[in-house]
Amino acid sequence: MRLKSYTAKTLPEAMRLVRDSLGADAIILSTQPAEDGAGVRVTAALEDSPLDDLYLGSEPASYFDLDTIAEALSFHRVPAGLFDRLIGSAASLSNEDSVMALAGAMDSEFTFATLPAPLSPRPIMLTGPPGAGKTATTAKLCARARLAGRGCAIITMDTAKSGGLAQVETFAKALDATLLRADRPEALPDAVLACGNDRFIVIDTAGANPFLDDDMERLKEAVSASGAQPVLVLPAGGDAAESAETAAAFKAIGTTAMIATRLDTARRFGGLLSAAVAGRLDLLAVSGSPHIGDPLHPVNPVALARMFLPGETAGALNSQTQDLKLWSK
Ligand SMILES: Nc1nc2c(ncn2[C@@H]2O[C@H](COP(=O)(O)OP(=O)(O)OP(=O)(O)O)[C@@H](O)[C@H]2O)c(=O)[nH]1
Ligand SMILES: [Mg+2]
Repeated sequence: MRLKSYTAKTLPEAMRLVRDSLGADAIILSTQPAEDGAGVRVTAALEDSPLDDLYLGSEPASYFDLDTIAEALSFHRVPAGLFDRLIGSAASLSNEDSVMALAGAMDSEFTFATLPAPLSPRPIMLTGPPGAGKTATTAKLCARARLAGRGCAIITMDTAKSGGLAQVETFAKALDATLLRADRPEALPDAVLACGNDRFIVIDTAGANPFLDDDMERLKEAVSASGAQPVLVLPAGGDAAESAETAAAFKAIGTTAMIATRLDTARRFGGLLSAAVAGRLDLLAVSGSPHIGDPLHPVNPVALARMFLPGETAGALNSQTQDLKLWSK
């Protein structure tokens, strides 16, 4: 499979370039606005001779279809440069089925990490823009620790927002978690110390505007004062450029990993990929429900590929709810 992209002022012009270069058998994989906003960018592929596929001597386990992968990435609004890299990698894995080929491509492009173990002594600090799902994710992380038989503590920095404290108090009570307040970054060392070292500690921060220096400076101080691992919580469905800029801003204050939320309320996940690339963030987990009884889903290349391919998303997010007995009391 040969793969090339062509940019021209109009679609007919771009199609002519494709035909002139690859011939009449070229398959159009995607048409997108050009990166500079002027014109159109067409990505096309040309199948190699069918004989090229025979040397392996066996059929792939299931069907490989680069068209389906390209359409899925286009649908999810994966930005052009990343789109090309993923398609190029997937095309080189055409002896796999579509899920595994895209998984291989995702693996070469992104880094994956596991959520910290409930026994981890290092606190985790959830950062992100307002309303991203930080507090809900705090509760899910605590639920996970509790289910692993570990005590947990929540340190909330979101004490100024009306109703903010009440929300986290409700979660802490339901999860039997210790709740502490730290109004300022300087209060964090004492708060962390007060949690003891036998609890899983989650620091829930106030929503931060990634484009406001004061907000980001405050977060940076909080990261350094607490010694916590800062994790970006970012909702799915955001514009790719916007998500990338947001992730880059959080990267600048030391964030190295990301948890994506609201996968259930969005249909396009290209923004999440842009964020991971721009912030060079490890993908940790995704959330597909507001209920704290529904767990965070770990992400790996196969799960990520399934999130993008038609008919696979629900399967990628399906799992048992966490033990609801925990908060039915
Ligand atoms: N559908 C859905 N809703 C979610 C998910 N995660 C969080 N929410 C909801 O999104 C809303 C905002 O979530 P919060 O956890 O309060 O967000 P936050 O980042 O703490 O918000 P601030 O503290 O105000 O910055 C709440 O109504 C949550 O229930 C998710 O994965 N899916
Ligand atoms: Mg919150």
